[in-house]
Amino acid sequence: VNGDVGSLLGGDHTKALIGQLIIFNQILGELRLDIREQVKEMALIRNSILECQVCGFHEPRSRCSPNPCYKGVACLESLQYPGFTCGACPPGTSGNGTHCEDIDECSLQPCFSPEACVNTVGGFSCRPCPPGLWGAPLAGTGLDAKTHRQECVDVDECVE
Ligand SMILES: [Ca+2]
Repeated sequence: VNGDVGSLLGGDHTKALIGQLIIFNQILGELRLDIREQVKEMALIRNSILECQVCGFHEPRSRCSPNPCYKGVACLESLQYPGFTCGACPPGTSGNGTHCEDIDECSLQPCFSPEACVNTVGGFSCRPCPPGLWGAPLAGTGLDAKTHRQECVDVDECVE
């Protein structure tokens, strides 16, 4: 009799155990889904943080805004101090890109006479040749003054 009761109890226990295992399995399945969702969310958060760090690091270090270079000179962000590099000075000026000064081309004497030279910001021009002499008008920028010189020649009107 005892044995029968024992097996009966055992059967109930097994049923109960199986029932609990099924519930446990369901919970495990739900947990697995939850974890999968969590992993996705973590990846999203990680990406957001990375993007945030990128913009966060760039914003205060954006040394090119406002442009610290001379007017019209390109600014490039740099990892080295001071955090930017400037392009070359505009034609007709010289300097380090932050400070550019007009080149006085007249010091190179590109014109027929020193008085004929007019220095301008970023360039120079020559006044017309003196009376009786002929030559093309000349104007230029920076180093043009070295290679281009104003020629004023005496045209012998008697020949023509
Ligand atoms: Ca000049």
